[in-house]
Amino acid sequence: MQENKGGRSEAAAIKKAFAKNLYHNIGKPFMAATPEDFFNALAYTVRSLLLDKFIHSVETYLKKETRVVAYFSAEFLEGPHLVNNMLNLGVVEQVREAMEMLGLDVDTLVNLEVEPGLGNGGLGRLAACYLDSLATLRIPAIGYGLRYEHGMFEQRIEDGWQVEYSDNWLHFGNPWELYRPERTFRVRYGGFTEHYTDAAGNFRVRWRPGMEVKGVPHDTPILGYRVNNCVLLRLWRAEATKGFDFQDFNQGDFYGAVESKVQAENITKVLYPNDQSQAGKRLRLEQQYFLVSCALQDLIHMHVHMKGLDLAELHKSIAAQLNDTHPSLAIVELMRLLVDEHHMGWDRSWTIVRSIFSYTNHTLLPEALEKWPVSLFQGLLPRHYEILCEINRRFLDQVRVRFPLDDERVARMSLIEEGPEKYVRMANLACVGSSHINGVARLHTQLLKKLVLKDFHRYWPDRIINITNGVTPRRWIGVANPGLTALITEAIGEGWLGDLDRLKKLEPFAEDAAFRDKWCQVKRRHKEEVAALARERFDIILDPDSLFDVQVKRIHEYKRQHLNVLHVISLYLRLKNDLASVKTPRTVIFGGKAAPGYFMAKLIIKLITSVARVINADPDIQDRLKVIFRPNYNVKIGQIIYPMADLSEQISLAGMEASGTGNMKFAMNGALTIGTLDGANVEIREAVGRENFFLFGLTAPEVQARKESGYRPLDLYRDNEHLRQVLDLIENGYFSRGDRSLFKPLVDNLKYDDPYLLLADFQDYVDCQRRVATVFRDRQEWLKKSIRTVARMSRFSSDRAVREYCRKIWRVEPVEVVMGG
Ligand code: 26Q
Repeated sequence: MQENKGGRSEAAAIKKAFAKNLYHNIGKPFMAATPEDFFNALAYTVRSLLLDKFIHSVETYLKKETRVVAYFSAEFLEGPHLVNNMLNLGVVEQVREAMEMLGLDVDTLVNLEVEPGLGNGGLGRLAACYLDSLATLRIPAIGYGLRYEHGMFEQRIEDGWQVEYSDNWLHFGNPWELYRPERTFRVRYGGFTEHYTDAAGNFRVRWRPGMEVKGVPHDTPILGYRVNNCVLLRLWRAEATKGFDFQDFNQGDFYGAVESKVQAENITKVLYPNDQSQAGKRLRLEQQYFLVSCALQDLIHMHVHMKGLDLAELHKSIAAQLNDTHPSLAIVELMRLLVDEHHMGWDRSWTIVRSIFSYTNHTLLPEALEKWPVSLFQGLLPRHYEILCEINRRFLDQVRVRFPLDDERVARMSLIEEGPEKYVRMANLACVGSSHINGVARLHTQLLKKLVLKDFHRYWPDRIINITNGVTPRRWIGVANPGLTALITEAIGEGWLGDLDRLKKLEPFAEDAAFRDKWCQVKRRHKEEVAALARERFDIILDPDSLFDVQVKRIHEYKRQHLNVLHVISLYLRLKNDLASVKTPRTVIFGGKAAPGYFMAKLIIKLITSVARVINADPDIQDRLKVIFRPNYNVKIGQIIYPMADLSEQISLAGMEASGTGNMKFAMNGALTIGTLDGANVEIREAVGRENFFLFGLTAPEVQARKESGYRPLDLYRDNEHLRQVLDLIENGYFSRGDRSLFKPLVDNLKYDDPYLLLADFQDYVDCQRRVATVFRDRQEWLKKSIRTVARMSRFSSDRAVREYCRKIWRVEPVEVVMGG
């Protein structure tokens, strides 16, 4: 009762603040305001509640001499902030009430938020989940990234193909960021180096850069759940300097100068939309160095000028995490700052650098390991190349001592790949310059030790550790699924979103028929909403009683969306043959973006949409099977998709997916998983129980064995009649209006090469899907599995993961922020 009263007066205060913001910040009368104006006014209103906590956090952290976590990442895929902030502040109901008083619908406003899509997928979203957990766990932290003017492209489907449109997330302004021009730093590129001897007789190097740009920080406070602690997300934007081009001939050349300005500002213009493959582009390297240089100058400024500490103690105030190799130039840049600019000795500097940095690896794919042509690297960063060579020389000398006469090992471990074109190997650099290296799931870490980083593991047996990924339950349950959140709270009480271990208390409710019924209704409501949306926006009728079978993630051959398609076609053939043979109606939903230059991934999208067009229009199927490709999958759409899924597709070839995090989001929302023993699936299956996980496919060692013994997909095609029918249907143009050439590259790839062993796993997958369908028809059984799954997912909270980072790597402690203190 009392809470309600407090809530009401808070709602009145929010209403008042909203009106004030509309007036003073947006500058419009109520009657002239657009929906976007209302959104911005609400965002400013929530922001001021946030800023109160943010300012107290900054104050507290500056006073206390504790270590700060610096999370270096080229991507932060935050997604919309408004509801998340409302949830973490604990004002969701008050805001709703305030908006109601004004005749505004809070859900409509919330939906207007354009998401900052400053990431490709898993890696960028992981960084965002970790900031949420760092704040919630009260750890002082800064996320350092890039403020791309254009984030991840918008995907539209035209004639069944992916078409990319540029994202313009800043169009209506960004109410969450604070512009901090006073903390601008200069970043320099190119030019040459000069070697000289200083007055004291020391050998020194001077870097004479060819150009410079300014890095301007834009700060976003990230609030923890029901705490006063905020962490800072500091994103850098490139701006031209006045004396931008040092070359004399440009003096007085107005057009040349403008061109230079454009070039400088290009650095943070756009996010590279490739995941898992190297762009090899100069601009990408410029971005990476820009991030690293700004962040390190900022950290040194804080340490030396704001805290008044000695640079030799830098490692005592910072623990820096490298989110993959993208920011690993930081290792070289910090060496340069310490040795060249602060005249610290090499060995002392190296000890500091090595104890500051740690490196998270996110991939086992060889093509995703970053390497830069030496010519490009040296041209852009001549001094860094010298330092890199010196790091390498000293390192390889030690390797030779440990392994005399083992030139091959030395060549493998070198930071430089020799050959007609020489390359800088960023993973080797990250390994050598870090105190810890971590994989992101148990299997992934084992394979890192055994394969990709074998030599480094042999050399430093304690350096590689595992920290299995986690996701924030606040966004992925609390924000995405308020219905489920309320139901769980009703059962086990408040507080579990901040302490996910308490979810275990949900387990006995699986036996409670009334609870199961409510659980079913929550899922059902989400499915109905999606069905209504599909009818309105895409003119497609979906049956909310059907099994919602969902695969959303980046499109990649190793993730095997096309294996899912083969199953869909297999179902279709069975239905055509005998409608009664398929008793469980299914809605198969796909979503995900293909890298713009990845032909096969784009062809897979075309295949999905083509199969969808044929099946959805076939009257023989009578709504037993529907196939949907949801365009432009992103965080916002994820928040709609996870809660409505019955079945989560995690079907990558074993040994390929480092972890996966979508697998966790689905399971936390009560979807059951069909999956291989890959990435974190292995641990999810252990946690939820094998009876609640639909397992199929080869294991990682079996995959290796199959490949070594000469895998021949064509034999499987010949021997499995059903598989042959499925592939032939595609090949014969059934889904391409008779065009036999369209999908030929895809079908040929499977028949003659099949690098991701789809054909080897096909039959097992189809059989497993049959078991799924059978269990789904026993609704009570399915619901029990769903409830138990959620009850057992606590380990996959990013709070657990971040705690592990704190304990195993960063050695940081929580700091309490007291308001008014
Ligand atoms: C590299 C160089 C040049 C341009 C782009 C890139 C680039 C960009 C993004 C390379 C890789 C990425 C993203 C990788 C990624 O998202 N990996 C995923 O990370 C998740 C979090 O750990 C894991 O769960 C996934 O398994 C992994 O695929």
